[in-house]
Amino acid sequence: MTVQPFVSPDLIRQRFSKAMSDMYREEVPLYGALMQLVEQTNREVLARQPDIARQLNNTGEIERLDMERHGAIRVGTATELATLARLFAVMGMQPVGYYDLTPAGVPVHSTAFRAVHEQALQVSPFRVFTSLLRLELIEDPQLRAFAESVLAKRSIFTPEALRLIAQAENAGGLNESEAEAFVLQALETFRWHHSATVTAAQYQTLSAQHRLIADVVAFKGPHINHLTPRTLDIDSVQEQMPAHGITPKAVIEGPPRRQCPILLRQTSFKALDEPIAFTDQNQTRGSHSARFGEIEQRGAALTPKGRALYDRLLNAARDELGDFPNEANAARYNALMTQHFGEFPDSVEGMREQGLAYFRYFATEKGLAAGRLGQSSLEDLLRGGYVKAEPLVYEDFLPVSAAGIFQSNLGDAAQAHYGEHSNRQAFEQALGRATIDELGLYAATQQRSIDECLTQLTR
Ligand code: OOG
Ligand code: NI
Repeated sequence: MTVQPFVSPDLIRQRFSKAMSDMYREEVPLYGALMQLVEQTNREVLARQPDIARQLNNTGEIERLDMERHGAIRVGTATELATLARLFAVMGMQPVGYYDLTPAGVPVHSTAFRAVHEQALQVSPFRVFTSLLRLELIEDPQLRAFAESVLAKRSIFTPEALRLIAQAENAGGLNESEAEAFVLQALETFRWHHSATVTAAQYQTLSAQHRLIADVVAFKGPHINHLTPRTLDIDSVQEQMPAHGITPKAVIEGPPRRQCPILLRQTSFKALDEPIAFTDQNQTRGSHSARFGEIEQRGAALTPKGRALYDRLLNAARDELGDFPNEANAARYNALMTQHFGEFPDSVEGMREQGLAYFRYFATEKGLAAGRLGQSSLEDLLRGGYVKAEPLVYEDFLPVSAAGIFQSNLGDAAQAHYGEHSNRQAFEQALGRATIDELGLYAATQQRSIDECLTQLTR
């Protein structure tokens, strides 16, 4: 008997990401329209701006651009979150970062499941922003108990998915046919359901407390609520969206437009109102809105110093605006952002000299042709043109932006004020493990690239 080898978790993730995209495109046609618009814009940017094309070629990002997407889900219990962590682990995805959205009036805390090594990210950069509802924030004890009892009754995983997760854990991986079955079974957790698990009146009560609570509690599973492609020019896509029948939110979240993109810029279109059957109705008579579209543009990962500067400038602009950005103040918000971010150096050299961003270092053609250069430091090699620095792409999310995306979909009326504070410990206890510090990952990737340059070019 021949033993079948394991399929690498990176390839399982790549296949899963594709299967998810196919499912979502079928269910939400507007997602297909958005994908086309993004693809076309990316092609135009690459043709028009050879510098960007060259940079993406140098870092290898050009090869992952078409595969690039993130999704988001929301779960209701510790067991659901912990099992999701095991499911994502089969695909080589780890929980990175802790995001507390309660200060922004959204009763969840979150992490992002993603690959953590640059080589794995290159095979598939698929990420899932995963939020846990904070039921303890429901003030009415009766409603809280009701929500808990509804959640206790559901299982968001198919029995076969659970079996394959255990199989992967016990055997150390999945073979070809198991991996294929796993992708299909795992997909079921993220599927949309046209029927709710509660009556129309119960849905209304949950929704009146917070629309997000109804979205998590009233359904069979944590439907994927958006899938986001990566664009090379978010302003251009935002501008073209209306002509394609897509209405974007008022402002782009994240940093303003720059020569040298940093972190993450995002925009979304409003959630669709979709027909739902409640348990006391035999036909679809109600409706629910959860699924929306989003696009993102990614830039350089920032060091703690760069991130502190980003946070300070963002807060200064928002404080001066004095309100959440909306339709009415969008122009002023954009002007304030541009004005405040004038302080943030907008060149690779400027960010590098001030230690604001992480970089990957690559031996240049000149460096490779020169061969061994004796004892030289990284700075010597850079000065001599033997090595080139390229910004390391940001793989994570931003809490203020995420809150803005949540809110644009929930409506402004959904803004609540919670006295409770961030509780990373409770989140990690529910998750069953610690979340990974993203800054450590960027620093390690940067260091590996430096070591490789020095090994290739010195002594
Ligand atoms: C997640 C919203 C946040 C992002 O990209 O920051 C988000 C959600 O609505 O569940 O998608
Ligand atoms: Ni998103």
